[in-house]
Amino acid sequence: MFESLRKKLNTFKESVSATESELNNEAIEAAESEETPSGKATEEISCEPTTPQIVNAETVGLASKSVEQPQQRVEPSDKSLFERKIKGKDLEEALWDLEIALLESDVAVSVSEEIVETVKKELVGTKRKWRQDVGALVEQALRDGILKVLDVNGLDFDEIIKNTPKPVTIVFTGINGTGKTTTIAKVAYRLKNQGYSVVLAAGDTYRAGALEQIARHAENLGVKLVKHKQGADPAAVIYDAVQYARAKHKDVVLADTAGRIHTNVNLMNQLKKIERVIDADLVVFVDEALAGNDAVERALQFNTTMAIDGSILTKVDADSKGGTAISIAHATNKPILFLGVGQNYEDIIKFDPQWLMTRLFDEADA
Ligand SMILES: Nc1nc2c(ncn2[C@@H]2O[C@H](COP(=O)(O)OP(=O)(O)OP(=O)(O)O)[C@@H](O)[C@H]2O)c(=O)[nH]1
Ligand SMILES: [Mg+2]
Repeated sequence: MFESLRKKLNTFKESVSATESELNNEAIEAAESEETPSGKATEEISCEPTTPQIVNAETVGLASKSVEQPQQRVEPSDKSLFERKIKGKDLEEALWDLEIALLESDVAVSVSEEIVETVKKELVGTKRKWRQDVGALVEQALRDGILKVLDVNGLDFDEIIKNTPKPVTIVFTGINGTGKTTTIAKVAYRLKNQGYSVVLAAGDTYRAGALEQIARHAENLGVKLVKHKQGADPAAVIYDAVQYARAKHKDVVLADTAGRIHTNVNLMNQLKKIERVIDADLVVFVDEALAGNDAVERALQFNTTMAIDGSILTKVDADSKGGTAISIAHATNKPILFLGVGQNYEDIIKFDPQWLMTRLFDEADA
């Protein structure tokens, strides 16, 4: 999961660290060298002592140069007083490579640009002390850049379930085969384990075999399924499921819908009807992490027909790129609620930006 993106971010970190170390060493060497024309050192190194009282023209080599005192060699103990600013021009190439790396990892163009901009802003002008680990500065800038694009006015799925009058109705939408029905079963499993009663609505009355598939999940999970026959109006099925849940005091209705592409006008109108008839508490868009920018585009297209409240990305277990998870929340301005990470009922993770940070920066092999 996310290996490719993790490697690319690490490459950026290492590249900036290497460049900065080299430049720093060059600057210090230049300062140490008596042949160096005075002025070069003061241009490269801003000598900003951390303990001003011990720094004066007589005790610190570089400081003495800047005030045109007789030059002295910089001793190691003196170096620890020096700082060098990270400059924009030194980062240009690495930032360009970072942008390309993000695009290659399926991060959307506007999102890549925003991340790079944050990283640049955070790094340029930062004072790097002698021997300070630039890698840590770069990593923090990357974390901040990514967290910033993930920061959409978050709704917490568990809080919504807890605080919304029952039954809470959730409709799942998306194109064919992305994992809607499997995700519904996983969410039902999770809710059941939390003590909620769940009703499934067999709103995919379109695809052959869809009814049997969701019926199997309902049986496995021991939850009620409300269904009509194939070809029935899905809005009517979901409506009946909500009525049933009301009558039986069930907590949550999870409504399946048929997979559809946004250009299928009839099926998209069907979604509009579901929205009109049901007034769901949550509309969740489900797509595959593997789909990259296509998933982001589709989320935006579905959003114009039936406003989505959040997304679920499936098949994250098979996606090494990771960019979809970074892009989709920012592009739709709606949070990612869950990630699907396998085919079993328990293979669902509540999305948390910090979880992603751990995968990208802290784990050797997640
Ligand atoms: N590896 C992996 N496979 C998944 C995940 N979620 C779903 N799948 C698989 O994806 C396939 C399609 O899943 P469905 O739940 O039928 O997808 P759907 O969106 O309901 O499909 P339609 O009803 O045809 O639109 C199945 O083989 C699932 O087991 C996941 O998180 N990881
Ligand atoms: Mg389905």
